[in-house]
Amino acid sequence: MTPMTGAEAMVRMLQLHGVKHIFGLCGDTSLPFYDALARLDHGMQHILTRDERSAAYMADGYARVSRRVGVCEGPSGGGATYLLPGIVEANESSIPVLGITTDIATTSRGRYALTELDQEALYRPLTRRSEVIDRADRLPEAVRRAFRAMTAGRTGAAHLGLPFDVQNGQVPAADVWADADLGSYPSRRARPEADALQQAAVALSSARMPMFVCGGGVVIAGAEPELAALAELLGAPVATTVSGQGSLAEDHPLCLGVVGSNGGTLPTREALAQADLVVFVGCRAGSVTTERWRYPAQGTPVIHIDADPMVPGTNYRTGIALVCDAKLGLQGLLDELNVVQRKDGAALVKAAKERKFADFRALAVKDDVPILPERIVAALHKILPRDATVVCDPGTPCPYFSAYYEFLEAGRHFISNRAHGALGYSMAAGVGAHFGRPGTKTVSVMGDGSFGFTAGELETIVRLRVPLMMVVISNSSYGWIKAGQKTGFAQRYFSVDFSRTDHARVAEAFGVKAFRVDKPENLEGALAAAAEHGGPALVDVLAQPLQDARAPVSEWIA
Ligand SMILES: Cc1ncc(C[n+]2csc(CCOP(=O)(O)OP(=O)(O)O)c2C)c(N)n1
Repeated sequence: MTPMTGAEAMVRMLQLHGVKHIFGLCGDTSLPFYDALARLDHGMQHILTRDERSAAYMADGYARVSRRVGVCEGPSGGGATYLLPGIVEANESSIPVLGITTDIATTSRGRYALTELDQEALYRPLTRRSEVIDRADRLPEAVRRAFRAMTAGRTGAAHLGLPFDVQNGQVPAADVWADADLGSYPSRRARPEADALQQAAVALSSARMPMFVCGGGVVIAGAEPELAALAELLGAPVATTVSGQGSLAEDHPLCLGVVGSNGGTLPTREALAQADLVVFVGCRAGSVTTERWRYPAQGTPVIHIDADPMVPGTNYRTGIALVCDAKLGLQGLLDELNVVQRKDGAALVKAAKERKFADFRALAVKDDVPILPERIVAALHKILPRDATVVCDPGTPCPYFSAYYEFLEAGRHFISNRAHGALGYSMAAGVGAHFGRPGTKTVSVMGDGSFGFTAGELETIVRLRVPLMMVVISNSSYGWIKAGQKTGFAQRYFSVDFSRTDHARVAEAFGVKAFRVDKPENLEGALAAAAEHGGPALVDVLAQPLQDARAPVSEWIA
């Protein structure tokens, strides 16, 4: 067999792991890799972006909906630093994203070569694995290691650095092989311990009102059917974190919805307080979910199921820890629990939801100008298909959609970047989600602050004819921070306002079909027209500023 170049081997290794899309931006150090992508017949589509941050967010959105590894790439120096925010977000959200950065030649190191940077060190604390491949003949094993690190056990991101001379070096063709199963996640699931399962089953059957609090880990593990079956067997309510939405269909009688400071409401908090046993599943019980570790109350008996052994016991005294894959853990509990006395979780859920949605509906029908966020959520829910994917940025979108937009199908239909919450995520993540699940409608909802971070990607969207629907909730301020200044700093507003942009005209200039809505009566029509438009469409909605809104946010400083 004739040897391949390092660049060719990288292309083949991605192909062998089942990669179909690569999101990225070109650079000098990437030229051999690009040339291999151009020359070889590999069946992968390269999606050229206008910013490496977007490339990483696209790979993240892609991975979330497709349950496959998302791949992004950028060159040395600025490319490597710009790719970083999306890699961090994916890693902290347990989403398998591979960031490939090309690098200066190993022979140029330490000689003030343009763009030189210790990429391995930069990415090491932020990924499951970071490796700059120093020798071409070690490339295949490094790629296999990265895929194992991303998809086996606790899932997350990985980084591979590809120096220029390594791209041109020789790789023995016989070493270019892969286990294609590692291209999707979770690839190697850990089983729960039998003893812990038995103890958990006893605790669940004897509890008066056990309640699940599900994080992103349920959907990552594809454990939605097991969760539904277990909740139904027990009659136990299911609450979720922001990332845990989709663990159970929201019209399920046991689905309480989102709890916590971002999207939780008083009725959901009070319902959670009724639990005499909380089962955290794939959930870190972090500051937002638990309203800074207060709800559920400390002292509530806890069972914790998580793939990461470090998570159970971090924030709550945990009676029983099941360190395993969520799907296998929940299935294990189902097998262990045969006949149980069903609890009346459905009544508790019904009462809480009635209270929550009565408040919401009263606001959603109001004709106030500027338009109320509640009205935007209600209108979108009415017009979008039930299997649509909604991607939300921080600011107004995340808490409002988490609290009030009912996702009627289990699975990944809601995406938000809850690990770091960087502004400017949703437009790019929506593009990635479209490529990951092209048959369904994808909608990105952003504040005008977020729009400013990401507007350049409208060109990518138009060039690739991505039928993404975008909604800008325009209030000409960094509203979330302004709300924090209102509630915590006696309305001393400082450096949070910016001028109004006509986002529809900006979008039109890029070739996007756009609508501007300032009157509530025009909202639904514009949203429907945008949704029906076959290509990219944007609706700019002049909305009530967040600091004046009745936002489902209990704390602005989480
Ligand atoms: C990259 C980044 N910088 C700063 C923040 C802090 N931050 C959180 S919310 C927010 C304001 C969001 O403004 P906008 O997108 O206009 O939405 P709004 O809150 O007005 O609805 C800011 C600045 C952040 N999340 N990400």
